[in-house]
Amino acid sequence: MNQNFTSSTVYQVYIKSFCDSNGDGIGDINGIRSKLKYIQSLGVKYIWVTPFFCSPMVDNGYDVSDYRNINPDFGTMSDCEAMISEAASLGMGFMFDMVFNHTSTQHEWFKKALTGDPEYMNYYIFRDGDENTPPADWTCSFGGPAWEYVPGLKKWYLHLFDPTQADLNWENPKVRNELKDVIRFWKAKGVKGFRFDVLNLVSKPENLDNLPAGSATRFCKDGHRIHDFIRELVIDTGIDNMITVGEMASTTLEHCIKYSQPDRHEMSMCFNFHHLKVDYKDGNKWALMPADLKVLRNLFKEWQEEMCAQGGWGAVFWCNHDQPRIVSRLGNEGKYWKHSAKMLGTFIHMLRGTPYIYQGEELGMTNAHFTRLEQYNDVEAINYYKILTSQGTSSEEALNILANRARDNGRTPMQWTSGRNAGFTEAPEPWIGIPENYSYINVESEEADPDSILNYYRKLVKLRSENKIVSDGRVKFLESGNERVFAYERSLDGKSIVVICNFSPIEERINKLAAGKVLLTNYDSGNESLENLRPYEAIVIQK
Ligand code: TEU
Ligand code: CA
Repeated sequence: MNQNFTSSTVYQVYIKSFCDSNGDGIGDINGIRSKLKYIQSLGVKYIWVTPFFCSPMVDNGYDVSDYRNINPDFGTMSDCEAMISEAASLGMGFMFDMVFNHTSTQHEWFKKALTGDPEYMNYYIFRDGDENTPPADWTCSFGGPAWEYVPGLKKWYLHLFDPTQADLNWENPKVRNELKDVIRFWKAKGVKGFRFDVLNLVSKPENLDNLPAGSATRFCKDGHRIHDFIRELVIDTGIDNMITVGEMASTTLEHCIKYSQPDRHEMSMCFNFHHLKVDYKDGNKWALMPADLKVLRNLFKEWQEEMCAQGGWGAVFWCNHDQPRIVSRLGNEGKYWKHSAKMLGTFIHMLRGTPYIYQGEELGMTNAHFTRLEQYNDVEAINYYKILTSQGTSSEEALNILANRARDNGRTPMQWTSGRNAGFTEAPEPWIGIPENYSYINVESEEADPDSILNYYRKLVKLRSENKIVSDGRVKFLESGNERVFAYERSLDGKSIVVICNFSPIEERINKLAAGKVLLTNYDSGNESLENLRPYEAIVIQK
């Protein structure tokens, strides 16, 4: 088992928005190549790049039509091979994104299925039924029904996401073998690890008929054969010694422990999203509520301590291409922009687990602040605008909800400079708008500022790679006596560090938790008492 991922940090690149090399407004592989030195300068060892395979791009590449070829908008196979070897010569490895729960309906397997070829129909999940009666009254993740009718076949097929993303039938061993071949193909190209999209949804219920109404994800998560499927995939492709991360939707702590315990030969680690739902009112992403910090702290405490006790391993993160920006969500875009972004970074990076930095997070990039529907691109945002307004929400309120919740908030172009289009593209316009604050939130200006969020993130990555307590220590949450101040202790071989983070925009009082040498802080001047924390203050102390 490869253990170096405990001391490494992963950088996530959303290719479409990272860097455009040829002036068509869309980020691409050669754009990534031109920025590898920048990524290396952060100190990370791995780069997860979102899918760039052939795709009609209904879900921005998470709808793959050919797993072994590259979408020409993003480059060529030789560009891709050069990207892999150039990263390797800089001491970094790529993790490619495997979307194996579903394919695009443009994939040749699905096209053959549509002709009625029984072999390929069995690659997907088709059920009989008349045109007015789907097998179950399930909803898909992007709004609307999860079963789609094909009149020519007089059958329904299952899609947990968009109707153009048909779910694969993992019960069919041929499907599993096809997918293993895809892994072998990219492994042979020199890829160092993999991220598996919604991996815990691939094992569907044994009997799909007569199930009650509800969200399809709810019925398909952590299914009865999931652990066997994952182990088979990992062992047969020989990726057990590589870095792997499974994206686990609506999962449980018990399952994530199993997915990541090394002796089970499943994943190196998993993503889960419970901590990013603490501002969902009644669990509904499209209903706004201030974040419940008490719930947030308890989720971290429970997952961190249990994973540690049972030998599981988690990915720790705030941001990705499906999430609004964390500084807009739990921090502050105004007076405390820098302090809050650094505090949020400190909290994640000192935890037990492998931290992920999503492009632009290291700059403190914010939400998009779009005010018109036309500014959005994501199929989910556009669907939910329609759903919300059809249910009586005013257009103004629906736009306010999107401004807080849409995935496009995290998908605006990487802000490289204060120049035209933030230095992202030479095109007249990028494929999606750029927040106005790129004038001061950008790589160029943060490189020049020793106190920038960017330079602080470099310190966080370095601390983990150089300090064994951070990479390998146990974790225990401490009682600060204040719901807005989270604190935990990491310890190893009789030594320990204490991390204290104030999630509040005002001064907060806490119990005295530690004394010792300050390893890192987001304020210029020290904090002698450690009982009075300044707004969004973060301190790491070596006891
Ligand atoms: O996301 C899976 C997923 O369920 C969430 O990201 C979901 O969109 C969010 O939690 C809703 O609140 C993965 C990819 O990361 C995403 O970009 C794809 O759209 C999705 O799978 C389908 O492939
Ligand atoms: Ca381009």
